[in-house]
Amino acid sequence: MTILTVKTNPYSDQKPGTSGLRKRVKAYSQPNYVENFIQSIFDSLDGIEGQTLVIGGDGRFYNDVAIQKAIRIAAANGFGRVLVGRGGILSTPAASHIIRHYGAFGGLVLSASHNPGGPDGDFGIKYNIGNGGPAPEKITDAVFERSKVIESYRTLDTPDIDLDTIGTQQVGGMAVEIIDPVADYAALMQTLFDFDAIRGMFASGFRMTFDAMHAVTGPYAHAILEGMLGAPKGTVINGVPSPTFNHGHPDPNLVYCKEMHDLLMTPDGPDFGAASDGDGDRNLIIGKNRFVTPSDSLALLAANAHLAPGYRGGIAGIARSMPTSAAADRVAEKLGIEMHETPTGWKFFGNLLDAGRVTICGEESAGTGSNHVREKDGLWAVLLWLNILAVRKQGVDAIVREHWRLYGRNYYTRHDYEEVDAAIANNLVDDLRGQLAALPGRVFEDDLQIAYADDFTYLDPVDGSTSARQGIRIGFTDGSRIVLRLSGTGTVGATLRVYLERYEAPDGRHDLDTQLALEPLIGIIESLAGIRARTGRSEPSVIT
Ligand code: VG1
Ligand code: CO
Repeated sequence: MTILTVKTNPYSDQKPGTSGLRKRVKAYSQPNYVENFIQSIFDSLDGIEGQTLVIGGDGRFYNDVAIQKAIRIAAANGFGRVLVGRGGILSTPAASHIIRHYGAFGGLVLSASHNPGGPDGDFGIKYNIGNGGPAPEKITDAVFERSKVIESYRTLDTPDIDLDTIGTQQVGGMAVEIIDPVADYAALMQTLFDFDAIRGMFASGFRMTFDAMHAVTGPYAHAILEGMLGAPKGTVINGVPSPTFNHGHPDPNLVYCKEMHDLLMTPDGPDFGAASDGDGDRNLIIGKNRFVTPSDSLALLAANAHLAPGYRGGIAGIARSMPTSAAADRVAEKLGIEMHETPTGWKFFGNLLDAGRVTICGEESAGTGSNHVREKDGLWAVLLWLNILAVRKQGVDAIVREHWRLYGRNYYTRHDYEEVDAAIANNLVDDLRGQLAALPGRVFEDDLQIAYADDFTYLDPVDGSTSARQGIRIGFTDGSRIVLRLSGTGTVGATLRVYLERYEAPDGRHDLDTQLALEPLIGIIESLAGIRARTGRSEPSVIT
Protein backbone atom coordinates (compact mmCIF):
# COMPACT_ATOMS: atom_id res chain seq x y z
CA MET A 1 0.00 0.00 0.00
CA THR A 2 1.55 3.32 -1.00
CA ILE A 3 1.26 6.17 1.40
CA LEU A 4 0.31 9.38 -0.35
CA THR A 5 1.90 12.60 0.82
CA VAL A 6 -0.47 15.37 -0.23
CA LYS A 7 0.59 19.01 -0.41
CA THR A 8 -1.63 21.41 1.52
CA ASN A 9 -1.86 25.03 2.62
CA PRO A 10 -2.22 25.84 6.31
CA TYR A 11 -5.28 27.53 7.83
CA SER A 12 -4.78 30.20 10.46
CA ASP A 13 -7.89 29.46 12.53
CA GLN A 14 -7.43 25.88 13.77
CA LYS A 15 -7.09 26.86 17.42
CA PRO A 16 -8.84 24.36 19.71
CA GLY A 17 -11.21 26.02 22.19
CA THR A 18 -12.70 24.84 25.48
CA SER A 19 -13.37 21.43 23.97
CA GLY A 20 -11.71 20.77 20.63
CA LEU A 21 -11.95 22.61 17.32
CA ARG A 22 -15.53 23.64 16.63
CA LYS A 23 -16.49 25.27 13.36
CA ARG A 24 -19.36 25.49 10.98
CA VAL A 25 -19.68 22.43 8.71
CA LYS A 26 -19.03 24.89 5.88
CA ALA A 27 -15.63 25.71 7.37
CA TYR A 28 -14.81 22.04 7.88
CA SER A 29 -15.78 21.34 4.25
CA GLN A 30 -13.01 23.59 2.90
CA PRO A 31 -10.29 21.72 1.02
CA ASN A 32 -8.06 19.73 3.39
CA TYR A 33 -9.49 21.40 6.50
CA VAL A 34 -10.11 18.08 8.27
CA GLU A 35 -6.92 16.56 6.88
CA ASN A 36 -4.76 19.48 8.06
CA PHE A 37 -6.15 19.38 11.58
CA ILE A 38 -5.87 15.62 12.05
CA GLN A 39 -2.35 15.56 10.59
CA SER A 40 -1.44 18.44 12.93
CA ILE A 41 -2.68 16.37 15.86
CA PHE A 42 -0.68 13.32 14.83
CA ASP A 43 2.40 15.49 14.20
CA SER A 44 2.15 16.74 17.78
CA LEU A 45 2.21 13.24 19.31
CA ASP A 46 5.21 11.03 19.97
CA GLY A 47 5.24 7.26 19.58
CA ILE A 48 2.02 6.53 17.68
CA GLU A 49 3.61 3.78 15.57
CA GLY A 50 1.67 0.53 15.95
CA GLN A 51 -0.62 2.04 18.61
CA THR A 52 -4.41 1.87 18.97
CA LEU A 53 -6.61 4.90 18.25
CA VAL A 54 -10.30 5.19 19.12
CA ILE A 55 -12.60 7.05 16.74
CA GLY A 56 -16.26 7.91 17.24
CA GLY A 57 -18.67 10.78 17.23
CA ASP A 58 -22.16 11.95 18.04
CA GLY A 59 -23.58 10.99 14.65
CA ARG A 60 -24.07 14.53 13.45
CA PHE A 61 -23.91 15.60 9.83
CA TYR A 62 -20.36 15.19 8.43
CA ASN A 63 -19.47 12.59 11.09
CA ASP A 64 -19.19 9.81 8.50
CA VAL A 65 -17.18 11.90 6.05
CA ALA A 66 -14.67 12.95 8.71
CA ILE A 67 -14.34 9.40 10.07
CA GLN A 68 -13.42 7.98 6.67
CA LYS A 69 -10.74 10.63 6.31
CA ALA A 70 -9.49 10.06 9.87
CA ILE A 71 -9.14 6.30 9.30
CA ARG A 72 -7.01 6.77 6.18
CA ILE A 73 -4.80 9.41 7.79
CA ALA A 74 -4.35 7.24 10.90
CA ALA A 75 -3.29 4.28 8.75
CA ALA A 76 -0.85 6.41 6.73
CA ASN A 77 0.67 7.75 9.95
CA GLY A 78 1.43 4.30 11.31
CA PHE A 79 -1.30 3.51 13.83
CA GLY A 80 -1.63 -0.27 14.18
CA ARG A 81 -5.32 -0.44 15.00
CA VAL A 82 -8.35 1.82 15.22
CA LEU A 83 -11.50 1.05 17.19
CA VAL A 84 -14.58 2.70 15.72
CA GLY A 85 -18.09 2.69 17.16
CA ARG A 86 -20.60 1.05 14.82
CA GLY A 87 -22.15 3.65 12.54
CA GLY A 88 -19.40 6.01 13.64
CA ILE A 89 -21.23 6.44 16.94
CA LEU A 90 -19.59 6.83 20.35
CA SER A 91 -20.86 9.15 23.04
CA THR A 92 -18.07 11.28 24.49
CA PRO A 93 -18.04 9.40 27.84
CA ALA A 94 -18.17 6.05 26.03
CA ALA A 95 -15.20 7.09 23.87
CA SER A 96 -13.34 8.00 27.04
CA HIS A 97 -14.11 4.60 28.52
CA ILE A 98 -13.13 2.71 25.36
CA ILE A 99 -9.76 4.49 25.28
CA ARG A 100 -9.09 3.46 28.89
CA HIS A 101 -10.57 -0.02 28.65
CA TYR A 102 -8.56 -1.10 25.60
CA GLY A 103 -5.39 0.76 26.58
CA ALA A 104 -5.52 2.93 23.46
CA PHE A 105 -2.95 5.62 22.79
CA GLY A 106 -5.73 8.19 22.40
CA GLY A 107 -8.88 8.96 20.49
CA LEU A 108 -10.60 11.33 18.12
CA VAL A 109 -14.00 12.46 19.38
CA LEU A 110 -16.03 14.01 16.60
CA SER A 111 -18.63 16.34 18.02
CA ALA A 112 -19.73 19.91 18.47
CA SER A 113 -21.62 18.76 21.55
CA HIS A 114 -24.70 20.87 22.24
CA ASN A 115 -24.30 23.03 19.12
CA PRO A 116 -26.86 22.43 16.34
CA GLY A 117 -25.87 20.10 13.50
CA GLY A 118 -26.64 19.78 9.80
CA PRO A 119 -25.15 21.33 6.64
CA ASP A 120 -25.56 24.80 8.16
CA GLY A 121 -24.74 23.67 11.70
CA ASP A 122 -21.52 22.93 13.54
CA PHE A 123 -18.95 20.17 13.55
CA GLY A 124 -16.00 19.52 15.81
CA ILE A 125 -12.93 17.37 16.38
CA LYS A 126 -11.28 16.80 19.73
CA TYR A 127 -8.24 14.73 20.59
CA ASN A 128 -8.26 12.73 23.84
CA ILE A 129 -5.13 11.28 25.41
CA GLY A 130 -4.48 7.81 26.82
CA ASN A 131 -6.16 8.53 30.17
CA GLY A 132 -9.37 8.99 28.17
CA GLY A 133 -9.58 12.73 28.78
CA PRO A 134 -9.32 15.79 26.55
CA ALA A 135 -5.76 16.69 25.60
CA PRO A 136 -4.23 19.22 28.00
CA GLU A 137 -3.30 22.71 26.80
CA LYS A 138 0.31 21.68 26.20
CA ILE A 139 -0.91 19.43 23.38
CA THR A 140 -3.69 21.65 22.02
CA ASP A 141 -1.24 24.57 21.84
CA ALA A 142 1.23 22.40 19.93
CA VAL A 143 -1.49 21.29 17.52
CA PHE A 144 -2.44 24.90 16.81
CA GLU A 145 1.19 25.88 16.18
CA ARG A 146 1.62 22.94 13.85
CA SER A 147 -1.59 23.71 11.96
CA LYS A 148 -0.30 27.18 11.10
CA VAL A 149 2.72 25.85 9.20
CA ILE A 150 1.63 22.44 7.94
CA GLU A 151 2.67 21.75 4.34
CA SER A 152 1.45 18.22 3.69
CA TYR A 153 -0.57 15.38 5.15
CA ARG A 154 -0.33 11.61 4.74
CA THR A 155 -3.19 9.44 3.59
CA LEU A 156 -4.02 6.32 1.59
CA ASP A 157 -5.95 5.81 -1.60
CA THR A 158 -8.39 3.20 -0.29
CA PRO A 159 -12.15 2.72 -0.60
CA ASP A 160 -14.49 3.72 2.24
CA ILE A 161 -14.76 1.38 5.20
CA ASP A 162 -18.13 -0.21 6.02
CA LEU A 163 -18.87 1.42 9.38
CA ASP A 164 -22.08 -0.50 10.00
CA THR A 165 -20.80 -4.06 10.38
CA ILE A 166 -19.19 -5.27 13.59
CA GLY A 167 -15.86 -6.92 12.84
CA THR A 168 -12.34 -6.26 11.62
CA GLN A 169 -11.29 -4.87 8.27
CA GLN A 170 -7.87 -3.86 6.99
CA VAL A 171 -6.80 -0.43 5.75
CA GLY A 172 -3.20 -0.53 4.56
CA GLY A 173 -1.25 -2.03 7.43
CA MET A 174 -3.83 -1.03 10.02
CA ALA A 175 -6.70 -3.06 11.47
CA VAL A 176 -10.05 -1.29 11.72
CA GLU A 177 -12.33 -2.85 14.32
CA ILE A 178 -15.96 -1.80 14.28
CA ILE A 179 -17.25 -2.28 17.83
CA ASP A 180 -20.60 -2.10 19.60
CA PRO A 181 -20.76 1.49 20.88
CA VAL A 182 -22.93 0.66 23.91
CA ALA A 183 -21.84 -2.71 25.38
CA ASP A 184 -18.60 -1.77 27.19
CA TYR A 185 -20.09 1.44 28.54
CA ALA A 186 -23.23 -0.31 29.81
CA ALA A 187 -21.07 -2.93 31.55
CA LEU A 188 -19.11 -0.16 33.27
CA MET A 189 -22.32 1.45 34.54
CA GLN A 190 -23.33 -1.90 35.98
CA THR A 191 -20.20 -1.98 38.12
CA LEU A 192 -20.95 1.46 39.61
CA PHE A 193 -24.65 1.36 40.39
CA ASP A 194 -27.14 -0.87 42.15
CA PHE A 195 -29.10 -1.99 39.09
CA ASP A 196 -31.31 -4.29 41.22
CA ALA A 197 -32.45 -1.41 43.41
CA ILE A 198 -33.18 0.80 40.39
CA ARG A 199 -34.97 -2.06 38.63
CA GLY A 200 -37.08 -2.53 41.76
CA MET A 201 -38.01 1.14 41.76
CA PHE A 202 -39.20 0.99 38.14
CA ALA A 203 -41.07 -2.25 38.88
CA SER A 204 -42.98 -0.56 41.68
CA GLY A 205 -44.30 2.14 39.35
CA PHE A 206 -41.65 4.87 39.34
CA ARG A 207 -42.06 6.86 36.13
CA MET A 208 -39.38 8.70 34.25
CA THR A 209 -38.87 10.50 30.94
CA PHE A 210 -35.44 10.64 29.34
CA ASP A 211 -35.09 13.01 26.41
CA ALA A 212 -32.19 11.95 24.18
CA MET A 213 -32.84 15.01 22.00
CA HIS A 214 -32.34 12.97 18.76
CA ALA A 215 -28.68 12.80 19.71
CA VAL A 216 -26.13 10.20 20.71
CA THR A 217 -27.52 8.99 24.05
CA GLY A 218 -30.58 7.39 22.43
CA PRO A 219 -29.04 3.92 21.93
CA TYR A 220 -27.36 4.04 25.35
CA ALA A 221 -30.52 5.09 27.18
CA HIS A 222 -32.71 2.55 25.37
CA ALA A 223 -30.29 -0.26 26.24
CA ILE A 224 -29.65 0.72 29.85
CA LEU A 225 -32.91 2.30 31.07
CA GLU A 226 -35.47 0.29 29.12
CA GLY A 227 -33.35 -2.80 28.52
CA MET A 228 -31.30 -3.51 31.64
CA LEU A 229 -33.33 -1.56 34.19
CA GLY A 230 -36.79 -2.48 32.99
CA ALA A 231 -38.18 1.05 32.61
CA PRO A 232 -41.35 0.92 30.50
CA LYS A 233 -40.96 1.34 26.73
CA GLY A 234 -41.49 5.00 25.92
CA THR A 235 -39.41 6.14 28.89
CA VAL A 236 -36.76 7.25 26.39
CA ILE A 237 -38.03 9.84 23.93
CA ASN A 238 -36.33 11.21 20.80
CA GLY A 239 -34.03 8.19 21.05
CA VAL A 240 -32.85 7.76 17.47
CA PRO A 241 -29.73 9.81 16.63
CA SER A 242 -30.32 12.08 13.66
CA PRO A 243 -27.60 13.91 11.69
CA THR A 244 -29.44 17.21 12.27
CA PHE A 245 -30.82 16.32 15.73
CA ASN A 246 -34.18 16.55 14.01
CA HIS A 247 -33.32 20.19 13.24
CA GLY A 248 -33.16 20.87 16.96
CA HIS A 249 -30.65 22.27 19.39
CA PRO A 250 -29.34 19.38 21.52
CA ASP A 251 -28.64 21.44 24.61
CA PRO A 252 -30.39 20.04 27.68
CA ASN A 253 -31.50 23.21 29.41
CA LEU A 254 -34.81 24.77 30.32
CA VAL A 255 -35.05 26.52 26.96
CA TYR A 256 -34.68 23.46 24.74
CA CYS A 257 -36.31 20.98 27.16
CA LYS A 258 -39.17 23.28 28.11
CA GLU A 259 -41.84 20.74 27.21
CA MET A 260 -40.39 18.12 29.51
CA HIS A 261 -39.92 20.67 32.27
CA ASP A 262 -43.56 21.73 32.02
CA LEU A 263 -44.66 18.09 32.14
CA LEU A 264 -42.71 17.56 35.37
CA MET A 265 -44.52 20.50 36.91
CA THR A 266 -47.95 18.87 36.46
CA PRO A 267 -49.53 16.52 39.03
CA ASP A 268 -49.91 13.70 36.49
CA GLY A 269 -46.41 14.04 35.06
CA PRO A 270 -43.60 11.54 35.66
CA ASP A 271 -41.57 11.39 38.88
CA PHE A 272 -38.29 12.18 37.22
CA GLY A 273 -37.11 13.83 34.00
CA ALA A 274 -33.65 13.87 32.50
CA ALA A 275 -31.96 14.75 29.23
CA SER A 276 -28.54 14.71 27.65
CA ASP A 277 -26.82 16.73 24.94
CA GLY A 278 -25.51 16.08 21.42
CA ASP A 279 -22.52 13.98 22.50
CA GLY A 280 -23.93 12.57 25.75
CA ASP A 281 -21.72 14.25 28.30
CA ARG A 282 -24.22 16.73 29.79
CA ASN A 283 -27.24 16.07 31.94
CA LEU A 284 -30.44 17.84 32.87
CA ILE A 285 -32.17 16.72 36.05
CA ILE A 286 -35.76 17.62 36.89
CA GLY A 287 -37.84 16.10 39.66
CA LYS A 288 -41.53 16.51 40.17
CA ASN A 289 -41.95 20.25 40.78
CA ARG A 290 -38.22 20.70 41.14
CA PHE A 291 -35.59 21.66 38.58
CA VAL A 292 -32.15 20.90 40.01
CA THR A 293 -29.51 23.42 38.93
CA PRO A 294 -26.35 21.68 37.71
CA SER A 295 -24.32 23.30 40.50
CA ASP A 296 -26.73 21.95 43.11
CA SER A 297 -26.76 18.58 41.37
CA LEU A 298 -22.97 18.37 41.71
CA ALA A 299 -23.21 19.09 45.43
CA LEU A 300 -26.06 16.62 45.92
CA LEU A 301 -24.35 13.83 43.99
CA ALA A 302 -21.14 14.35 45.94
CA ALA A 303 -23.02 14.31 49.27
CA ASN A 304 -24.93 11.11 48.37
CA ALA A 305 -22.46 9.22 46.17
CA HIS A 306 -21.66 6.74 48.96
CA LEU A 307 -25.17 5.30 48.47
CA ALA A 308 -24.05 3.79 45.15
CA PRO A 309 -21.83 0.68 45.17
CA GLY A 310 -19.09 2.29 43.05
CA TYR A 311 -18.53 5.00 45.66
CA ARG A 312 -19.33 3.09 48.84
CA GLY A 313 -15.92 3.79 50.33
CA GLY A 314 -16.50 7.55 50.06
CA ILE A 315 -15.02 10.10 47.69
CA ALA A 316 -11.48 11.47 47.78
CA GLY A 317 -12.31 15.02 46.77
CA ILE A 318 -14.43 17.25 44.56
CA ALA A 319 -13.45 19.60 41.75
CA ARG A 320 -15.63 22.20 40.09
CA SER A 321 -15.01 24.71 37.34
CA MET A 322 -14.54 28.25 38.60
CA PRO A 323 -17.92 29.63 37.42
CA THR A 324 -19.78 26.71 39.06
CA SER A 325 -21.48 27.67 42.33
CA ALA A 326 -19.77 26.98 45.65
CA ALA A 327 -22.53 24.59 46.78
CA ALA A 328 -20.15 21.65 46.39
CA ASP A 329 -17.50 23.41 48.50
CA ARG A 330 -19.78 23.13 51.52
CA VAL A 331 -20.15 19.40 50.99
CA ALA A 332 -16.37 18.97 50.73
CA GLU A 333 -15.92 20.97 53.90
CA LYS A 334 -18.38 18.80 55.79
CA LEU A 335 -16.83 15.58 54.47
CA GLY A 336 -13.34 16.89 55.22
CA ILE A 337 -12.10 16.17 51.71
CA GLU A 338 -10.15 18.15 49.08
CA MET A 339 -11.93 20.79 47.02
CA HIS A 340 -10.50 22.24 43.80
CA GLU A 341 -11.55 25.15 41.60
CA THR A 342 -10.40 24.79 37.99
CA PRO A 343 -10.89 26.74 34.76
CA THR A 344 -13.86 25.94 32.52
CA GLY A 345 -13.57 22.70 30.52
CA TRP A 346 -13.08 19.06 31.43
CA LYS A 347 -9.42 18.98 30.41
CA PHE A 348 -8.49 20.65 33.72
CA PHE A 349 -9.93 17.81 35.82
CA GLY A 350 -7.75 15.10 34.26
CA ASN A 351 -4.64 15.58 36.40
CA LEU A 352 -6.63 15.72 39.65
CA LEU A 353 -8.52 12.55 38.74
CA ASP A 354 -5.38 10.71 37.61
CA ALA A 355 -3.64 11.66 40.86
CA GLY A 356 -6.56 10.29 42.88
CA ARG A 357 -7.12 13.65 44.54
CA VAL A 358 -10.74 14.00 43.44
CA THR A 359 -13.48 11.49 42.64
CA ILE A 360 -16.33 13.71 41.48
CA CYS A 361 -16.15 16.74 39.19
CA GLY A 362 -18.71 19.11 37.79
CA GLU A 363 -19.53 22.25 35.89
CA GLU A 364 -22.45 24.64 36.02
CA SER A 365 -23.07 23.94 32.34
CA ALA A 366 -24.76 20.64 33.19
CA GLY A 367 -21.66 18.48 33.24
CA THR A 368 -20.96 16.05 36.05
CA GLY A 369 -18.72 13.01 36.16
CA SER A 370 -16.37 10.91 38.21
CA ASN A 371 -13.13 8.99 38.05
CA HIS A 372 -14.82 6.15 36.07
CA VAL A 373 -13.86 7.99 32.85
CA ARG A 374 -12.12 11.28 32.06
CA GLU A 375 -15.07 13.13 30.52
CA LYS A 376 -18.27 14.39 31.98
CA ASP A 377 -20.99 11.81 31.63
CA GLY A 378 -24.70 12.53 31.17
CA LEU A 379 -26.13 9.06 31.68
CA TRP A 380 -23.81 8.40 34.61
CA ALA A 381 -25.32 11.41 36.41
CA VAL A 382 -28.84 10.20 35.63
CA LEU A 383 -28.04 6.70 36.93
CA LEU A 384 -26.44 8.04 40.11
CA TRP A 385 -29.56 10.12 40.71
CA LEU A 386 -31.73 7.03 40.15
CA ASN A 387 -29.56 5.01 42.53
CA ILE A 388 -29.89 7.71 45.21
CA LEU A 389 -33.66 7.94 44.73
CA ALA A 390 -33.97 4.15 44.97
CA VAL A 391 -32.00 4.01 48.21
CA ARG A 392 -33.39 7.10 49.93
CA LYS A 393 -36.96 6.38 48.83
CA GLN A 394 -37.67 10.11 48.69
CA GLY A 395 -38.54 12.39 45.79
CA VAL A 396 -36.06 14.80 44.19
CA ASP A 397 -37.73 17.85 45.73
CA ALA A 398 -37.54 16.48 49.28
CA ILE A 399 -33.89 15.54 48.85
CA VAL A 400 -32.99 18.98 47.48
CA ARG A 401 -34.81 20.82 50.28
CA GLU A 402 -33.17 18.68 52.91
CA HIS A 403 -29.80 19.45 51.37
CA TRP A 404 -30.44 23.19 51.57
CA ARG A 405 -31.52 22.92 55.19
CA LEU A 406 -28.23 21.25 55.96
CA TYR A 407 -25.83 23.25 53.80
CA GLY A 408 -27.71 26.41 52.81
CA ARG A 409 -28.75 27.31 49.28
CA ASN A 410 -26.59 28.84 46.57
CA TYR A 411 -29.01 30.71 44.31
CA TYR A 412 -27.46 30.51 40.90
CA THR A 413 -28.07 31.56 37.31
CA ARG A 414 -26.15 32.08 34.09
CA HIS A 415 -27.01 34.77 31.55
CA ASP A 416 -25.67 34.21 28.03
CA TYR A 417 -25.44 36.87 25.35
CA GLU A 418 -24.91 34.88 22.16
CA GLU A 419 -23.47 35.94 18.82
CA VAL A 420 -22.32 39.31 20.08
CA ASP A 421 -19.90 41.22 17.87
CA ALA A 422 -16.46 39.87 18.85
CA ALA A 423 -14.78 43.31 19.06
CA ILE A 424 -17.53 44.67 21.30
CA ALA A 425 -17.33 41.64 23.58
CA ASN A 426 -13.55 41.79 23.83
CA ASN A 427 -13.58 45.51 24.63
CA LEU A 428 -16.20 44.96 27.29
CA VAL A 429 -14.07 42.32 29.00
CA ASP A 430 -10.90 44.43 28.64
CA ASP A 431 -12.58 47.47 30.17
CA LEU A 432 -13.92 45.47 33.09
CA ARG A 433 -10.49 43.92 33.62
CA GLY A 434 -9.09 47.45 33.76
CA GLN A 435 -11.43 48.30 36.65
CA LEU A 436 -10.68 45.25 38.78
CA ALA A 437 -7.88 46.69 40.92
CA ALA A 438 -10.14 49.52 42.11
CA LEU A 439 -13.16 47.38 42.96
CA PRO A 440 -12.39 45.77 46.34
CA GLY A 441 -14.07 47.68 49.14
CA ARG A 442 -16.81 49.25 46.99
CA VAL A 443 -20.25 49.01 48.55
CA PHE A 444 -23.50 48.73 46.60
CA GLU A 445 -27.15 48.64 47.59
CA ASP A 446 -28.29 45.89 49.96
CA ASP A 447 -24.93 46.19 51.74
CA LEU A 448 -23.21 44.24 48.99
CA GLN A 449 -19.51 44.92 49.40
CA ILE A 450 -16.84 43.69 47.00
CA ALA A 451 -14.22 41.58 48.77
CA TYR A 452 -12.02 40.72 45.79
CA ALA A 453 -11.92 41.15 42.02
CA ASP A 454 -9.51 39.35 39.72
CA ASP A 455 -8.99 37.50 36.47
CA PHE A 456 -8.73 33.84 37.47
CA THR A 457 -5.35 32.15 37.12
CA TYR A 458 -5.22 28.41 37.75
CA LEU A 459 -2.21 26.69 39.17
CA ASP A 460 -2.46 22.96 38.53
CA PRO A 461 -1.36 21.38 41.82
CA VAL A 462 -0.34 18.16 40.08
CA ASP A 463 1.93 19.29 37.24
CA GLY A 464 2.57 22.89 38.32
CA SER A 465 1.33 24.42 35.04
CA THR A 466 -0.56 27.70 35.12
CA SER A 467 -3.46 28.92 32.98
CA ALA A 468 -4.10 32.66 33.11
CA ARG A 469 -7.07 34.83 32.06
CA GLN A 470 -9.71 32.19 32.75
CA GLY A 471 -12.53 34.60 33.63
CA ILE A 472 -13.25 37.65 35.73
CA ARG A 473 -14.38 37.00 39.30
CA ILE A 474 -15.99 39.59 41.52
CA GLY A 475 -16.57 38.26 45.02
CA PHE A 476 -18.60 39.90 47.78
CA THR A 477 -18.15 39.76 51.53
CA ASP A 478 -21.39 37.74 51.98
CA GLY A 479 -20.17 34.99 49.63
CA SER A 480 -22.06 36.30 46.58
CA ARG A 481 -20.18 36.18 43.32
CA ILE A 482 -20.28 37.47 39.77
CA VAL A 483 -18.19 35.77 37.08
CA LEU A 484 -17.85 36.96 33.52
CA ARG A 485 -16.08 35.21 30.65
CA LEU A 486 -16.23 34.63 26.91
CA SER A 487 -17.24 31.22 25.63
CA GLY A 488 -14.65 29.01 23.98
CA THR A 489 -17.11 26.76 22.15
CA GLY A 490 -19.15 29.21 20.05
CA THR A 491 -18.60 29.35 16.31
CA VAL A 492 -20.11 32.73 15.39
CA GLY A 493 -19.07 36.04 16.96
CA ALA A 494 -18.62 35.94 20.72
CA THR A 495 -20.79 34.54 23.48
CA LEU A 496 -20.61 36.47 26.71
CA ARG A 497 -21.43 34.44 29.81
CA VAL A 498 -22.37 36.11 33.09
CA TYR A 499 -22.60 33.81 36.12
CA LEU A 500 -24.38 35.01 39.25
CA GLU A 501 -24.48 33.43 42.68
CA ARG A 502 -25.80 34.31 46.13
CA TYR A 503 -25.60 32.25 49.28
CA GLU A 504 -28.49 31.85 51.71
CA ALA A 505 -27.74 30.17 55.06
CA PRO A 506 -29.39 26.88 56.19
CA ASP A 507 -31.97 28.79 58.22
CA GLY A 508 -32.51 31.41 55.49
CA ARG A 509 -35.15 31.67 52.75
CA HIS A 510 -34.92 28.86 50.22
CA ASP A 511 -38.12 29.52 48.28
CA LEU A 512 -37.28 32.74 46.44
CA ASP A 513 -37.48 33.03 42.69
CA THR A 514 -33.90 32.64 41.45
CA GLN A 515 -33.87 35.65 39.13
CA LEU A 516 -35.38 37.86 41.83
CA ALA A 517 -32.93 36.60 44.42
CA LEU A 518 -30.08 37.57 42.10
CA GLU A 519 -31.50 40.89 40.91
CA PRO A 520 -29.11 43.07 42.96
CA LEU A 521 -26.10 41.31 41.43
CA ILE A 522 -27.58 41.58 37.93
CA GLY A 523 -27.85 45.32 38.53
CA ILE A 524 -24.26 45.59 39.77
CA ILE A 525 -22.67 43.86 36.79
CA GLU A 526 -24.77 45.97 34.45
CA SER A 527 -23.51 49.13 36.13
CA LEU A 528 -19.89 47.95 35.99
CA ALA A 529 -19.78 46.41 32.53
CA GLY A 530 -22.61 48.12 30.63
CA ILE A 531 -23.56 44.88 28.87
CA ARG A 532 -26.94 46.02 27.63
CA ALA A 533 -25.78 49.40 26.38
CA ARG A 534 -22.70 48.00 24.65
CA THR A 535 -24.25 44.95 23.04
CA GLY A 536 -27.55 46.60 22.27
CA ARG A 537 -29.34 43.63 23.85
CA SER A 538 -32.16 44.30 26.25
CA GLU A 539 -31.92 40.84 27.74
CA PRO A 540 -29.79 37.68 27.63
CA SER A 541 -30.33 35.23 24.72
CA VAL A 542 -30.43 32.30 27.13
CA ILE A 543 -30.91 32.11 30.89
CA THR A 544 -29.98 28.85 32.59
C1 VG1 B 1 -18.98 25.29 27.51
C2 VG1 B 1 -19.27 25.17 28.98
C3 VG1 B 1 -18.19 24.35 29.67
C4 VG1 B 1 -18.06 22.99 28.98
C5 VG1 B 1 -17.83 23.19 27.50
C6 VG1 B 1 -17.82 21.88 26.74
O1 VG1 B 1 -17.76 25.98 27.32
O2 VG1 B 1 -19.38 26.44 29.58
O3 VG1 B 1 -18.51 24.22 31.04
O4 VG1 B 1 -17.00 22.27 29.52
O5 VG1 B 1 -18.88 24.00 26.94
O6 VG1 B 1 -18.98 21.16 26.97
P1 VG1 B 1 -17.70 27.55 26.95
O7 VG1 B 1 -16.26 27.85 26.72
O8 VG1 B 1 -18.56 27.75 25.75
O9 VG1 B 1 -18.27 28.28 28.12
V1 VG1 B 1 -19.68 20.30 25.70
O10 VG1 B 1 -20.94 19.36 26.36
O11 VG1 B 1 -20.02 21.54 24.68
O12 VG1 B 1 -18.42 19.36 25.11
CO1 CO C 1 -21.39 17.81 25.29
